[in-house]
Amino acid sequence: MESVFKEFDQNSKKEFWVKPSKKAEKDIEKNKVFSSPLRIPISANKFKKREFILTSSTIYCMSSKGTVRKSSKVNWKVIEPFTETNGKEKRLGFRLYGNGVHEDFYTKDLSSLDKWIEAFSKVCIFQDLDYDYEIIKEIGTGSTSQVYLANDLENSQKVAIKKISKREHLTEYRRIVNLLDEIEILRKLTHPAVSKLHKVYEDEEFVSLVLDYVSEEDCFERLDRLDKFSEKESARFIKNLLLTVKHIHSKGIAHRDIKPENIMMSPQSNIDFKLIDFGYACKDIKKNKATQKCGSPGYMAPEIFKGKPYGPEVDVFSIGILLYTLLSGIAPFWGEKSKEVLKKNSKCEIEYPADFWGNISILAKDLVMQMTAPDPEDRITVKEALKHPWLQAISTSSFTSKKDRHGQGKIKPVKGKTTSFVASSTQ
Ligand code: PIT
Repeated sequence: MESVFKEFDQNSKKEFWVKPSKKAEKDIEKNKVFSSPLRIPISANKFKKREFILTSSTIYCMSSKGTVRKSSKVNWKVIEPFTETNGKEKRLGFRLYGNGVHEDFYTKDLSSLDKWIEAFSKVCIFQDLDYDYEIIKEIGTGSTSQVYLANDLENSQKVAIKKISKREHLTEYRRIVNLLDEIEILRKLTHPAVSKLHKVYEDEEFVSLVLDYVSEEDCFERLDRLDKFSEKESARFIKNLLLTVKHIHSKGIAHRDIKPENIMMSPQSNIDFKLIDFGYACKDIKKNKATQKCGSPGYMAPEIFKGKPYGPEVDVFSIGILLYTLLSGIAPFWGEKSKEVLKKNSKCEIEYPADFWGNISILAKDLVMQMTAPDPEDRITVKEALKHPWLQAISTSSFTSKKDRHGQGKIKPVKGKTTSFVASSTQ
């Protein structure tokens, strides 16, 4: 199949280089990723050396005076590193192409090529995944993807690779736009507790996202295995999650599907993790509120059901539900079928049965109640939550021991993993 990114490569004139727009200088000032000299061919065996600047969307060719000569939008273009020999010398470089046009760039040496490739990994699309990574095994399946554990052949680091079949899941325009949004969102996020997007690859069959790998155990499985998180661990975990979401919201992004299944736990601790699956995340949510019904039954803020515009506060609600489950070991909106769960979720009547909440501190319960307030206007904000006395108390360690809290019969948080859904309307 041809490239799903082709239509999004904004090269209107079918020429690689265009006159720089008036915004060029501002773009360079704000979004510069890398700059260094490169050689471009002017005729057979003749090259010109120029300074090039790469931003998060564009490559600029500079004049010797330091002004912008020409530019080319490169996000969603394909990059292909190459070596060539003309009998006498070996040349290194890379080709950028998309929409039927291409340009070759030659680097001084391997070190310079590596730096350019590293810089382009945040901007372009790569080919030949198998050349760079060795797939070890499948570690997960989503509704539209498979996730694999793989080995980075250059540095032997483990990565998670999410593969999306183009034929099965990327034939509709809307689906491609969603994937492009997910990539754009992941590229904007730079937080240690967000699974980093290293590179994007495309071949005949798949689009593959190369992501940070933490472990194979998500927070759902961790809870299932350990039965309990102590109050202190819950507080530390939630504080880390709130700080992560603060970063995400500061970029105008809402995750919209926070739940234990989307949090990959560190093998060493119950408080370090990486948040994954930005497939439902929404960008520019502060400027334009969202209306699309999406999320996972049991974790959705009630305003999402009402069809009214909603904001990033929906993530606070989901974290509140997660905290409820960490502390009590039970799910507040429980039902055998997802329809039942959805019904309870949209009604949003939360009970705190004494059997499960009797040993939990009043402060912890207070934070859960404030985070799960049904009206977003009444809900505690991320900033306020971080200042809540229960979280403030972590450093002074004033928690009561919660040993054997779940001793009375092992209660699982929910019986099966929760499937995310999205309404078919646009957001
Ligand atoms: C795993 C294990 C792991 C990381 C991941 C999956 C990452 C998945 C991911 C999926 C997305 C996304 C970001 C990250 O947007 O350690 O099974 O859809």
